[in-house]
Amino acid sequence: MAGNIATSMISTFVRASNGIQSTPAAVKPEIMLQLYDIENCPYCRLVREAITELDLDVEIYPCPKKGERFRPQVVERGGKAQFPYLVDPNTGEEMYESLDIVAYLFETYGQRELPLKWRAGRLQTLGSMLASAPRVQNGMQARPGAEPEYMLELYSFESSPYARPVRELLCEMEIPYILRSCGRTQLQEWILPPVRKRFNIRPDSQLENRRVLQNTEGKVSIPYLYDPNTEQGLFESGDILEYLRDNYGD
Ligand SMILES: N[C@@H](CCC(=O)N[C@@H](CS)C(=O)NCC(=O)O)C(=O)O
Repeated sequence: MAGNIATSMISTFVRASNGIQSTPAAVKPEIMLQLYDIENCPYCRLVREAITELDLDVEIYPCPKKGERFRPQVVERGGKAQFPYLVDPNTGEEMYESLDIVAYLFETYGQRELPLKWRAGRLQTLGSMLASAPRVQNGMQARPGAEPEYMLELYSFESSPYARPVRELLCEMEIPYILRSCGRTQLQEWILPPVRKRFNIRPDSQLENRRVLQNTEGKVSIPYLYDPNTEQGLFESGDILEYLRDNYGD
């Protein structure tokens, strides 16, 4: 587990400040967006970073290599197996191409100018490729698990080194989930949860999902997985990985 988190941290450092801070979108989609995604795909990462930065909640349909659960849907809808693929049931738009998707999300929901860093799109792609390298074995190949009746919910932000292994396993197991964005808006949120607890620091987040966690669970620590099928909620990436293998593994 320690090695797992260490390489995940390298990916986080490579992406520097991307996929951490949120400035919520001006308009939230009425119906949840759907993203067909491969966790360690550098192009998909860019889209998930923008999702954190806009504080959007999205349904993730994992499409790892050799996956058979959701990949065929993309071929049927768009004509080819290429990821990421976004479906927006609110506007009827469906699209390939990571940078087009990022621009679409900022325009349609952010309703603000595309930040400068996203205008240097190819540089972002290169950086994201470097971030994929340390995790090369993870979140790419299918090892399907059972499909839950109701979608799991993962409270996560893109660059979290602890949330990444959970997203990777969900992807490999082809388990669809609701990605509940929990980016940072406060300086205090950089302080690790145990230290916050020790000194009774309670950052007052502007983000709805962080507020929900604070109010229902009494703390905010990322990742947090809620499984409506068993009505269980879990913090701690190691515990979540074990839970997924025990409940949905072969
Ligand atoms: N230019 C595209 C490139 C997307 C792309 O090449 N994605 C790879 C995954 S990293 C893919 O779909 N490969 C085919 C496959 O996985 O079957 C973008 O930016 O979205």
